[in-house]
Amino acid sequence: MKKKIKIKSEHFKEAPLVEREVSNKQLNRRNFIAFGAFTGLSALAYGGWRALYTSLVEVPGISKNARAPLRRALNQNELFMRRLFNRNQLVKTYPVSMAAKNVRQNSDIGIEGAFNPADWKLSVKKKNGETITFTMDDIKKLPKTDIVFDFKCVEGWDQIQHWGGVTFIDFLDHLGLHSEATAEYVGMMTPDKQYYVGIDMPSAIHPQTILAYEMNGKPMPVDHGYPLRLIIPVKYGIKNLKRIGTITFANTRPPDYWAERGYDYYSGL
Ligand SMILES: Nc1nc2c(c(=O)[nH]1)N[C@H]1C(S)=C(S)[C@@H](COP(=O)(O)O)O[C@H]1N2
Ligand SMILES: [Mo]
Repeated sequence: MKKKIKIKSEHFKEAPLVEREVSNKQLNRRNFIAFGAFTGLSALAYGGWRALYTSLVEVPGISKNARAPLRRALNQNELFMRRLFNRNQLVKTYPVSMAAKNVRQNSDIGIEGAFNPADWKLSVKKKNGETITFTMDDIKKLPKTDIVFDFKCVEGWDQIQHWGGVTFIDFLDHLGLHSEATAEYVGMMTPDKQYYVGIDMPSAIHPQTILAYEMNGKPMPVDHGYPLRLIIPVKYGIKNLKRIGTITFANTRPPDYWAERGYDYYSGL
C-alpha cells in the first residue's frame, strides 16, 4: 500500500512537468476541437429544431397542427396498437351488481338545450351516396346486447357502468350494410353537428361496441345521450359520442372533435 501511494505521488509530481511541455499546443488544439464540436452540435440541434418547426403540418383539421415528423411518430404508435388489436380480445366485464347507480355525467357538447325526441332520427349515409333513416323502433327490433365494463375518461376518472343496445356489427349486418363495413372508418355526429368522432372500422365492429339506448336497464337520461349513443369500450370516453344523429363511412379519417384539439385520433385502450 505504502509503495503504491509513493509511486502515485511521484507520478503526480512529474506529470505536470511533462504536461506543461506540450500544454500550449495541446490546449489550443483541444480548445479548437471542443469549440468545433460545440458549434457543430449546436448547428445540428438548431437545424433539427428548424426542420421540425418549419416542417409541414399534417392533414389540417384531422390532427391539430401536428408537425409531420411528430405525426409520423404518433402514426407509428397507432400502427403498433392497431397490429396488436384483436377482434377476439375482449375488454374485461363485471357483474351487473357492480355497475354504478349514480352514473357520472361528463361534457355535453352537441347535446345542450331542450331536446324533442319526436324530431330525432338516425341518418346513415351509405357508400353509394344514398341516405337511409331509422327510428328508435327500427333499432330496438335488432338483437340486444348488454355490457358492464369500466368506462375510462382521458381526464382521469373511470367507473363501472352498465349499457345496453345493439352491437354495431349486428346493426350493419341486420340492415344489410355489408359494403359499408368494408370502409376503413366510421364517422358519427350529433344532430347539430357540434360533436363528432371518427372510429377505425376494426374498433367499430369490435363485438363489444354498441349503439346504446339503455343505461342500467332503462332508457338513458338525455344528458347521457338519449335516445342513442355510442358505447365503445376499446376507446377512451371521448369517442363514446352521445346522441348520434348521423353515421358515415369513409376510407379516410372522418373529422374528430378532440383530435382537432390535439388529442390522439386513435384514442385506443
Ligand atoms: N355529444 C357528446 N358526446 C360526448 C361528449 C360530449 O361532450 N358531447 N363527451 C365525451 C366524453 S369526454 C366522455 S368522458 C363521455 C362521458 O359520457 P357520460 O356523460 O355519459 O359520462 O361522453 C363522450 N361523448
Ligand atoms: Mo372524457
